[in-house]
Amino acid sequence: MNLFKQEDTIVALATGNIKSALAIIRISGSIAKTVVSSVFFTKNRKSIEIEDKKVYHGYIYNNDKKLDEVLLYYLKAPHTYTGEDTIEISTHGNTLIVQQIINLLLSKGLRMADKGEFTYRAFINGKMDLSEAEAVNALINSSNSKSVELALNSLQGSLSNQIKKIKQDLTALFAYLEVSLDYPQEDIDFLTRKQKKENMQNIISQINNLISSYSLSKLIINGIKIAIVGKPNAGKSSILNSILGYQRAIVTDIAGTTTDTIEETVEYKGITFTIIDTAGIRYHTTNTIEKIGQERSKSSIETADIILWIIDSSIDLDDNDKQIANLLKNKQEKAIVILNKSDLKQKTSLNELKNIVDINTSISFSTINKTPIENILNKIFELMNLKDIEENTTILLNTRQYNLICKIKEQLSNILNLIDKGDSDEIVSFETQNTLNSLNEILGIDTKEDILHTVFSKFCVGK
Ligand SMILES: Nc1nc2c(ncn2[C@@H]2O[C@H](COP(=O)(O)OP(=O)(O)OP(=O)(O)O)[C@@H](O)[C@H]2O)c(=O)[nH]1
Ligand SMILES: [Mg+2]
Repeated sequence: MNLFKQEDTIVALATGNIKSALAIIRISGSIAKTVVSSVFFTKNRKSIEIEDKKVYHGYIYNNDKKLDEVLLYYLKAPHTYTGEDTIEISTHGNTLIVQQIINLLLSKGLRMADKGEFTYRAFINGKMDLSEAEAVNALINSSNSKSVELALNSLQGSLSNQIKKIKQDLTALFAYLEVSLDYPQEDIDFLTRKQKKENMQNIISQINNLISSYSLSKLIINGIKIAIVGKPNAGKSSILNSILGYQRAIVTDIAGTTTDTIEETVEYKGITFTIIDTAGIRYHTTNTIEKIGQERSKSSIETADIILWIIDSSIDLDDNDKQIANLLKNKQEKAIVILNKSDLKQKTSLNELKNIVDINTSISFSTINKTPIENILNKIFELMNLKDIEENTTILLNTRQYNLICKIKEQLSNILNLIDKGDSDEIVSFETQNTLNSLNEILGIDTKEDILHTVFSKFCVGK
């Protein structure tokens, strides 16, 4: 790993390594300008002095060989992404040209950047903290608009600010404890045990919010898996087609039309829905293909986040429905009953269903009458608690953050216990310091001096 060799000037292709209109080669480090100046010339091979914040048009030469016509700009440290001198060269998006230019720069003393090294330098040079650096990665990897939005929030400091707020609250408590230890004779308003407990409970509830955001963030990042199940001919494939807005699956009045699972994704309100249409489940089949298809339907029930159970409400419930009800036992809170074919005379309602299964969520639906599909999609949002995601929601982006937050929760609960038991301020103060260290780990900061500064800037010890 070269990450710690910060004296090197690094280079990498910042855009995708594919044929494209343009490609951007990014260079960061102290000799960026010198090296680029030695290979970049304007018209008539004129050498120029590259200046800060200016865009130049010209050519990259390898000795006498012109490699490409390019645009480039130079940004002087420290006002750059990495905090170092930076040059970005915009070339034609031919991978051969890009490789030739990079090879040329390498031969002039630059080094190929490691994965994430530009952002690493930004972090080391104080341009962003670790949680923000992680957000850069999350943002690049986001595959739906909600995760883009929330990763962008994190990049702009939403998590970092919350951690800082928790740190501030905890530091204030810590400072009281430290001062009471250092100056036991001084006339200082110490906190009562009740106040200390209240402060701690308030901090724990902030941490709890972050912990509960994690399951939400996993849904936002990975999307929701929805299985459409039911007996043959209930209208499963018709509902898949309605959700997708086009005729993806074959629909006929022949029971057993769908024999295999059909999987499609669709984005709704920024969240990726993976929808699986399944073969109708019926138990008295001898057809080998249908049997395999039904096994797949059953495993879809096992792995789905949400199950849409399609009922043909124009006929009575039968043994097949009862068998499906059995499969859905223990999955009731993930299941939504769709009483389909509401345009026809109704024979089955939620009441009849209640005799065979304990599901509370149902929607009356008709693909013929074109019931708005949002009725189903919004219900899914509700069931998954996605309804309440606000634009400025803070989420934990990865397991590193999640594990640290869980550790912090444990540490805080431990402190609360100590306060409750009336343990000495010394022990409480020691545990608080450990928790602050963990909070700092989220931000990637070494704690010690930071805490001392906060303690002494908040209290007037000479009083
Ligand atoms: N009247 C009425 N008919 C519907 C409705 N939805 C679907 N159908 C009809 O019901 C029949 C079966 O629909 P499909 O969508 O193929 O049903 P399925 O559950 O996928 O069936 P399999 O693939 O065989 O398990 C077709 O003739 C549809 O046109 C509805 O809301 N009202
Ligand atoms: Mg079907």
